[in-house]
Amino acid sequence: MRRSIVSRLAGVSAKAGLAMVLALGMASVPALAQNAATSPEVIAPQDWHVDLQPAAGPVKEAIHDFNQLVLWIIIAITAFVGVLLVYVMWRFRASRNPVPSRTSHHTLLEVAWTVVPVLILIVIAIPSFRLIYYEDRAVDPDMTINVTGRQWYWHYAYPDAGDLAFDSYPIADADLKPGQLRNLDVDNPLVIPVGKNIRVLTHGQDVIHSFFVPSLGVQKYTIPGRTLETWFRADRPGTFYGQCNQICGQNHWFMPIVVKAVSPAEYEAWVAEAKTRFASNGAAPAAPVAVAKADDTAATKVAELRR
Ligand SMILES: [Cu+2]
Repeated sequence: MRRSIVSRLAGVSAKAGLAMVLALGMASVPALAQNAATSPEVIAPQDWHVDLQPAAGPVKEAIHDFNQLVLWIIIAITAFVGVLLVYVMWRFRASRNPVPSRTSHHTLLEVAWTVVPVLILIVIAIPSFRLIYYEDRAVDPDMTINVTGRQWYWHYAYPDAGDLAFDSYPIADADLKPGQLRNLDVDNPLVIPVGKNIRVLTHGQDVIHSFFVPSLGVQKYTIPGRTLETWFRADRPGTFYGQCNQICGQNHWFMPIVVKAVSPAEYEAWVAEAKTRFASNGAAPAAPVAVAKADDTAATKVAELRR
């Protein structure tokens, strides 16, 4: 009797599981379109912050959706296993079962607990691959930014704006202005227009760094001798903070990233102004000077820490 109930339960739950898996799979793959709205906001790491950073664009929104799906699956599994454990501890306790059952196999049940996890993994895999391909490259980019990781600062180039290129360094503690974030704000932020799909091409000049701006859903290694592609878009004006999240050497903490998203008109004005300001920069590596600058600032930091 017990065997037949178990068999039926296993059969029913397998069917229900399959239906649920397929429904979840469908529901969890909304159309991921790369299309674009416009008060400046600031998204930066916060003390005791739990969960992912808020999304400033569609890539991060897609990441949020996927995270949400996996979170609910984990909650369901944890709750199911927890309830089952408590039930078994109560139902099969020694005082109630002086003669223990010698049941050791149940084919259908064993098939079910193999197949159901596989189906759950499929439900996770389908949207996961979709997300990977969505993040991979911009289908129809409006502009390109070349990001170069160097020891230890960022170099940004805007090939669509001629030879506009510049370096981005963190601001030393002593020079921080009110409102600026320690170890996060930089002298020259990466300025982008709101609503534009931006192709990002990364490469490393010396070691592997990682271009990581969580609120825009972008993280890409910068690897010497190799160009990698990704994309992002900011749907709202704001300032979005990130940092190199690849341990790249002694001044790794020297590589914060600030992305400033402004209206297209403001962006055009910035490009015109920046072209003059960074006219002498060119796209050529300014490594010796830059490294010296990084080391100087690092030395200042170390001196500050020792004080
Ligand atoms: Cu780095």
